[in-house]
Amino acid sequence: MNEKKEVGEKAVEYVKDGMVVGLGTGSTVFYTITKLGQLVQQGLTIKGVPTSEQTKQLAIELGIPLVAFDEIEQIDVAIDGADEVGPELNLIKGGGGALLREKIIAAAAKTFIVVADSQKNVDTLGTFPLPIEVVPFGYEMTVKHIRKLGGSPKLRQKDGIPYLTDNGNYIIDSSFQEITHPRELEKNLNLIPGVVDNGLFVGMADIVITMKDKKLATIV
Ligand code: ABF
Repeated sequence: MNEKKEVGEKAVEYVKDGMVVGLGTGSTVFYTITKLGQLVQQGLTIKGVPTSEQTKQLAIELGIPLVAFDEIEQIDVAIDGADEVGPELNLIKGGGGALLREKIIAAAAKTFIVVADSQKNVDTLGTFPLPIEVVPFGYEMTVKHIRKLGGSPKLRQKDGIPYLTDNGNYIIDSSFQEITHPRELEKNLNLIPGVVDNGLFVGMADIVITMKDKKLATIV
């Protein structure tokens, strides 16, 4: 059984004709977007708002019409993946480096749906190192502040070169072991000069579609 495909395709049930749809990033929501592409070919009328350049390319290849922010009032439904789903549907996101655009789109959506295979469900957030988007200028100083909050920050690199987000920023992956107060940590991180945003999505997910005991589960 392909859990990612099952949960990804299930989310399509929440998409109705004429909707503006936030399209997430990652290997699970890939199945959502692919299914939407098939339905668009069969006549479904939606407008997509991609959370990353990677998703934008996928949507274009699939023939999903895209729309700019200045053409819409709001997003009807945003569908995205996650790296961890914890208590009260709080999330860690950003493993794919797109957390800032993902959070902007999730916050603009009437309904935010997360698609996550069973491996993503945790009792306490924090096993997955928390991605934090920072501006490159003085990031060495920003890292010191993150450490003071209890993190073990590490600059995300690819072949020895700092990874650059779609927004031209760096990602610091920081393990916090157990994150028992995600709202407090999310706020305190974003108060650090140089931090743009972080991958804690607290109180944002309306619905999580996942797998429990090999069966589809929809948690609201
Ligand atoms: C994206 O989904 C990112 O925030 C996250 O890193 C990614 C993980 O999902 P998957 O395991 O489906 O690739 O939204």
